Amino acid sequence: MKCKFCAGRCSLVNDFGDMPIANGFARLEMLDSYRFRLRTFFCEECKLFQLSEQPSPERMFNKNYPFFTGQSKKMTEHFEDLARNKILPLVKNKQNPFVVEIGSNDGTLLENLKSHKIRHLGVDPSESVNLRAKSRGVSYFQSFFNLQSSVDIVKKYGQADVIVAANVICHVSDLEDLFKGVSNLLHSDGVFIFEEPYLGDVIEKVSFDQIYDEHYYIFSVMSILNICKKMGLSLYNVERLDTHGGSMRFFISKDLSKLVESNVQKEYERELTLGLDKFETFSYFEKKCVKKRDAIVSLLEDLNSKDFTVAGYGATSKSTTILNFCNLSKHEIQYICDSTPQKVGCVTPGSNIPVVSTEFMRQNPPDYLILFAWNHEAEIFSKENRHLSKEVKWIKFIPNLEVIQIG
Ligand code: DWN
Ligand code: ZN
Repeated sequence: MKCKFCAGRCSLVNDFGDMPIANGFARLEMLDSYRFRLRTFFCEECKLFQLSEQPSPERMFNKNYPFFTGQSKKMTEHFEDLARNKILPLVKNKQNPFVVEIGSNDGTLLENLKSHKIRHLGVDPSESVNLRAKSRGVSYFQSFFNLQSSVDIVKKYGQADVIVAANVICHVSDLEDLFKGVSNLLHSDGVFIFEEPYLGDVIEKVSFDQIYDEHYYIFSVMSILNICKKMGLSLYNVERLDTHGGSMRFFISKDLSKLVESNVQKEYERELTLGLDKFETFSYFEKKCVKKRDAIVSLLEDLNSKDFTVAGYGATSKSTTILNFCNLSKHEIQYICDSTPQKVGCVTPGSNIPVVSTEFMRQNPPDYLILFAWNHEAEIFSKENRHLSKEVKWIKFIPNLEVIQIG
């Protein structure tokens, strides 16, 4: 296969088999039979880790998109911090500054700029999340972000001082068009900040559930450096984050003479040590994914054979990869609880496990709870510690498969 970005030679890493839309939570009677092949490839040239195919964006991000950023207290605080400590300092001396967020979801980040009366615009294709943003008084533009929509935005609002995106650039397969859109929208002295799940963490933690339809790419510093080189942009800083199980924040400028912080070189060198430039690293990763799948399946088989009840915590997008790759159903996992009202009453895509409310789970606690929302572990454990008896055991599979008791 040829690289989607640079047309370089790509080698197959994972083949997870046929998959449904990861966020296609639906009522049993509304199930979608659509499937695509979830396979990953590594580009030997530009070092991009990528999918070989993706469902159309309209299939994934539509009026029913059920993921709302504001469901997590930790993420809400994280975006408050991003606004206060990174975005506001960049615009504080500007006259009538303008900030655009790509993939603004329910407005959790932009609400913090609205409260400082900063001119802002969220760009998101999904009506479900835009309506929530609207109810918060956040301005939005319902669209995918690309070169064409950037032209429309500039015409209507002018260029942006800051463009920000969180967990969204990796969703866009046509990176060239996206970065052209960013260059067009950004002022010559503007800054583009984006943060994404980080490839180094996925490889180290064997968190293969970060691989699903929406995540077309999983970025490293070296792949972003290669993208910037081709697109005439400068990656001038990076910051490691603990959100979403390990992320990287990238700072990009149109000004190629801007001083590059030492962090960029430091993280690049760490990636060389991790082997993120070599196919062998990914080949080894693939073997570890299969081993982890087999361990999860045999643990659940063992628990089921002993008549223990098992339920899931967090009907995440990530869980779709686990459930379908492990070929699990409601026989192995009776239900999955989630705090998102839009998901409750639905079944999980492909595996048809009922999604119930967190309250239902607390009233009908299982013997074991498998933590699918593992990236929110601290928030979930501190909350459930108050509600669940100590008898309930938790199954964690990141970084390693283990059974623990909290409290
Ligand atoms: O990149 C993406 C990230 C940011 O969000 C998207 N492609 C889609 C989505 O991925 P995800 O669904 O894997 O994200 P989360 O944040 O791991 O999902 C957590 C789920 O768990 C949500 O459905 C909400 C739920 N939840 C809960 O039931 N109780 C979350 C918390 C914190 C809780 O306490
Ligand atoms: Zn490439």
